Amino acid sequence: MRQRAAAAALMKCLLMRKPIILCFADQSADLGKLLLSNVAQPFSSGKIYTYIGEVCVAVNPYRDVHLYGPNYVNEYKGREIFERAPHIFAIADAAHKSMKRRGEDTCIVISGESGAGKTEASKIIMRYIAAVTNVSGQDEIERVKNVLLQSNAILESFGNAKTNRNDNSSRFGKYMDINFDFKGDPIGGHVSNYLLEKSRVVFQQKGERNFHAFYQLLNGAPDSELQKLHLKKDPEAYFYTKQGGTPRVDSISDRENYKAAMSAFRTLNFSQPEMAAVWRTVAAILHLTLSKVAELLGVKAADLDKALCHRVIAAGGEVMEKGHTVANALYGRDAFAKAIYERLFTWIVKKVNEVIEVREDKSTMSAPRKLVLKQEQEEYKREGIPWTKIDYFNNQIICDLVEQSHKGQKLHLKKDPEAYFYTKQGGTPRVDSISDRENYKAAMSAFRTLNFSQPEMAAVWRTVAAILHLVRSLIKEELIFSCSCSGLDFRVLWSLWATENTANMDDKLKGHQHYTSRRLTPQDKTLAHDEDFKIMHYAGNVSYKIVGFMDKNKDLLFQDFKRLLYNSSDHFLRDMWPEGAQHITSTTKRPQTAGTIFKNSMIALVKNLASKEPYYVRCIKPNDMKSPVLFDEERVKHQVSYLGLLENVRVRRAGFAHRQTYDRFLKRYKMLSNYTWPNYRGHTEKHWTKVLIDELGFSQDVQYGSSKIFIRSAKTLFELENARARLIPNIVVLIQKMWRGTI
Ligand code: AOV
Repeated sequence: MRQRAAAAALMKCLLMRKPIILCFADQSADLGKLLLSNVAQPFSSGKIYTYIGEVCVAVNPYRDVHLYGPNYVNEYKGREIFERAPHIFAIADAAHKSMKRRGEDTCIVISGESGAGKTEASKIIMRYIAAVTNVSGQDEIERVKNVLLQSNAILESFGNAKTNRNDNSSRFGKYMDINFDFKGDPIGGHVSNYLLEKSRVVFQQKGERNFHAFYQLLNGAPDSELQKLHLKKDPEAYFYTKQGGTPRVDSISDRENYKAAMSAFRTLNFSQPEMAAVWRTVAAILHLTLSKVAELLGVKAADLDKALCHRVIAAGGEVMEKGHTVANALYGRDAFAKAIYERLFTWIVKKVNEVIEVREDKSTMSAPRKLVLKQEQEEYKREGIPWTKIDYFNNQIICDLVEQSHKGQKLHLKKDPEAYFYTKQGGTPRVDSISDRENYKAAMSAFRTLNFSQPEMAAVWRTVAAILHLVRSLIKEELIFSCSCSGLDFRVLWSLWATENTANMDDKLKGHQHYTSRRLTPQDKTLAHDEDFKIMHYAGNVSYKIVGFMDKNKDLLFQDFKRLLYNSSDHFLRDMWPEGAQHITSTTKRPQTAGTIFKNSMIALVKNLASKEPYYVRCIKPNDMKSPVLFDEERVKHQVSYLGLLENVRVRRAGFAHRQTYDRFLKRYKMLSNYTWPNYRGHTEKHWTKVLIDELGFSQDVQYGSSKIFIRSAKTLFELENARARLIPNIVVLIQKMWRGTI
């Protein structure tokens, strides 16, 4: 079993908060139009899925579309992708099948803006996988499947919240592994979480809510339970749940969700005392502004009081006590609330992982590979396509980027790690065993294998560069705005920006087309009375308050609180605060800033993804009203370009967008030339393909292998298809089938 499991592959569902992505200039109008109609037409007829190149595009229907029942599962199970109408099931099946057949890890990358349907898509994929596996009906596999599905409910209770864009928005980055055995049945999984938006615990914008868990507890727990926790059944009674002014949301039943969460806890083997500890902690946070909190946290009231109002500091070997100012005390309290919640969330995820994790030795399963690229190379070799061509193609991109980032022209960077606080602290910027230069190239090559477009890759490095610049306070405005184009949640980026002074920002950003502030344009009525500035980023305009930005990055929590909770009589809480054991005089490591944590998780993610064969689902939000009937063409157009859909069509994998055997190529396109239509005789199919390509003027863009033609740009493919479309009606559907069937 050990060996078998080790030989089995991994399927990755990457649920990114935001795509890591791009803006790009060269989009041909025709191509854009074709793509748009490809997305719009199916939507209006209730079909929300379509393929664009290799990518499954899903338009959020905002209604139940009844596309996921058992009859649909049967329709897609084991089929090739092109055999049936476009569907997310087909992508799930392809990723699963490919993993099973080839024993290689695959991943499904789901991207799209907030509320576009990523979370739903991931659940649909998981349910499909659950439905098509375990034909032999083993109990253990059933258990694992149930546990995997149920883990979503818990993560959503504690990690999701109502925002103005999405009633059920995931406020943390989620990355999920599902491990399969040699038969392709799920045997376990792992959830990674990063950057929980913990500021939400203490502050919610108008129209938004705290994490669902708070409301589920207040509205869903039995009265007796609430009594024990000294809670009123009323979210309006608590500062941390009432700020947004919308404690109740039509589309959400907190009561039902509380039940669902409890049932999920049981499925996941949480014990009764563990579940009680979870809700006790949630209740304690609500009480932080009131009394009773000491009891719920299992600490002495006097000790809590002290931690809230004083700091113990060590200076010159002496330990002293210092009273807080009111502002400091409030700051400390909020930091405390956030930290408790974050630790709780991390602890829950850890517990979930203990349950779903495969017990075998996993190291061999996740050994990094780059197999996809290698296979690609081998196919070129087999077909006799000269390598130099491809090298040239690859190097072009790399050279551009090396130039961009290493010469530091656009990124305003010096070629010297010692020049930046975030890279020099350890004092060993150079390591003998590591060639940063080679690894940079390897990373670039991996990006390309993963279908990252050039603007996407540039955005990644720009973001890294932005982090380096943070401490030097030298962020150039274009750097900031290019990061907004990277599709990263802008709030995260701003939270890295260490200023709380609008005047400073106004000075720097005055006149920038994407920035306005209250001070610069006092007549701007779109800013609410308590908002300071507005950024026009790719998903639309977003207004921000400046208060709290620095705090989000610094993430300071007084040691006193850590010691307090380490000494709690509640052992669950104690477990969450192991560092509280440190003595006051011992030197503590400088806590990582949000910037560093973000950077590190991104690096790890890229490294991990590079070893998997990717499948893509791009989610599109048809309108901002959550309406099932509105299709806002401008909004969709925007997403089509920013999600990299055009780019995806253009450049498939590293080298050639498209390859096809000569006979299939001719079968499809022979009508485009009088030499080959209706029939061709004598000579090889390779010969006739050349004739056709020459006649159409595409010879610069193709290479001829021994049995296949390789077409470099998808534009040529589109033009071939367009020419064909003029001859054959209803071509859109055929394009999809043909791409899928032949690439
Ligand atoms: P997100 O994951 O992309 O946002 P969700 O998956 O939460 O977006 O989708 C938002 C809402 O759209 C859901 O709560 C559903 O009401 C609806 N929806 C999405 N997909 C479907 C579907 N296939 N069928 C029916 N309704 C759907 V965020 O987590 O904010 O980035 O952080």
